[in-house]
Amino acid sequence: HGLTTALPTALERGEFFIEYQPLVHLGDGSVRGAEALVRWLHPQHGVLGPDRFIPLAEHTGLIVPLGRWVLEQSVRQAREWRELQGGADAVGPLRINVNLSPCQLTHPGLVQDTVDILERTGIEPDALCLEVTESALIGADDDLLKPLRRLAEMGVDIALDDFGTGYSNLANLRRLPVSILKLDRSFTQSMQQFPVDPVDLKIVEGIVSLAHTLDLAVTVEGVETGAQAEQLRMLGCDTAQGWYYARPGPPDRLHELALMDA
Ligand code: G
Ligand code: G
Ligand code: MN
Ligand code: NA
Repeated sequence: HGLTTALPTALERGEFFIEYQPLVHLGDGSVRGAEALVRWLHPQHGVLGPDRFIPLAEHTGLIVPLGRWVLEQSVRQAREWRELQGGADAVGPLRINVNLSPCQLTHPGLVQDTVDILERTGIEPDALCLEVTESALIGADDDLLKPLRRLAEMGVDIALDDFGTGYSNLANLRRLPVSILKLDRSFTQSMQQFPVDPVDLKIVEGIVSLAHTLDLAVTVEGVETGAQAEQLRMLGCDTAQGWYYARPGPPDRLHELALMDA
């Protein structure tokens, strides 16, 4: 249909843009970074979210150049924030999280493209986190994990996105080159009921405890209220993201939020 034919030229025409949603440290409420979320400003349909075009981009192969563009833009943005911060911040430079689709994982250029972008931009690898969904790594063999392992060895963080939705073998976590678990929004939603189901509490507590045993940090998604944030903080989660802090927005907004608590 129409979106499919317009997609390849959209990148050349500069119709994609990125919004940033803050990642907040649950312990002190400070903004530590942001997740980059791509949007398409379609000339007829207006702003389209990733759910409307990422599957198409994956299907047509455009996801590889589009993903590379998102990575480069986001890393450049992180450098710009750093320059504005002046390097004098107690919490350190703002970090940037970028989503990787499974097609990018199997693309042979992933490691080199990432190295090139980091070098061109002058950003240290540890300022970058690549988010890979749990379902993309279920049953992953060594060939699929090798590029992620290379990136992790360089210092890039790998996050397991939408964790808890993919029925992964928990013991399997050990062999993945992952340093962050992003707990799926559904867990956060279960913290919204009052009283919170004690079994739901135990499940989150168990995941957090397992994650920390494996030296993984836990980020929670979809935090919409202060009560959820407090509950998740008490359960030991490290970082949070959600509308309670901010909706995804333009890069200046992220910088303002980071300055507000600095
Ligand atoms: O933007 P929104 O808040 O609607 O995000 C919807 C989904 O789109 C998220 O799950 C996110 O992982 C995915 N997404 C957003 N930006 C990108 C991107 O640049 N690449 C890929 N592969 N997925 C993205
Ligand atoms: O990568 P991921 O699929 O998790 O992308 C995050 C998605 O969740 C985006 O579509 C984003 O707009 C959405 N989102 C972010 N914060 C919240 C929130 O607090 N509540 C809800 N319902 N959705 C959120
Ligand atoms: Mn994500
Ligand atoms: Na997610």
